[in-house]
Amino acid sequence: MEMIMRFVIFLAVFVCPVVPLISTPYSPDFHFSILEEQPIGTYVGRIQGTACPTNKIYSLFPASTPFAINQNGGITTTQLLDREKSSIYRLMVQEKCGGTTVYFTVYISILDVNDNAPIFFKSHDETLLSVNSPVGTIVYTSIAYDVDTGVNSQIQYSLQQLDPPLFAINPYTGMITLSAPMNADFRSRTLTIIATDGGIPPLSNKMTLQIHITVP
Ligand SMILES: [Ca+2]
Ligand SMILES: [Ca+2]
Repeated sequence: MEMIMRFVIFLAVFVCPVVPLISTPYSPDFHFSILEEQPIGTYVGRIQGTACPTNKIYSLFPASTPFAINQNGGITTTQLLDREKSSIYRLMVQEKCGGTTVYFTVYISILDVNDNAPIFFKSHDETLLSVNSPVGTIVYTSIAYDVDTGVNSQIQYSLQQLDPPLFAINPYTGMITLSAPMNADFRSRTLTIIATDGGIPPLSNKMTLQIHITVP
């Protein structure tokens, strides 16, 4: 008998679905997206509620979000949006008409604009290189990052070349190598390294590298 009672309790607690005591009004999710940095007042999307066709009153929560809702259910921006600070917002919209109140969950995704140039970890650096180094010697690896996303954050590296070119850079890794033999007269050289992102239009940044050529 005790085993049967335990089995009944198990079914009640772990197997049977929980049935809410109070049913809630139908409240589907809405998903909108908007590019960052659009002018204040840009239209985001419209709630199409189900409570009743006319005389609706909309409210948006929390009130601190950078969005507003009009009485047609249209959501607009109230601030410039920065995807690099917040890439998605979750809002609650309350729709009232007559004695009925419905709540909707609204997700607004902020899409990327290429508004950030790559940034080098160091704007200037120095390194040593023996004058006897063979061609192909790794001289330095430059590293930059970009806080945008997708192609807007994909970086390619290049050099403002010396004349004649003495160094080469891997566009994807930023690794700089010696590309021509040096002679004993070679002394310190300064390279300008450029990081350019894949945005349209692209943005870029520079750093300088002082290469001290040493003679044994
Ligand atoms: Ca961006
Ligand atoms: Ca960028």
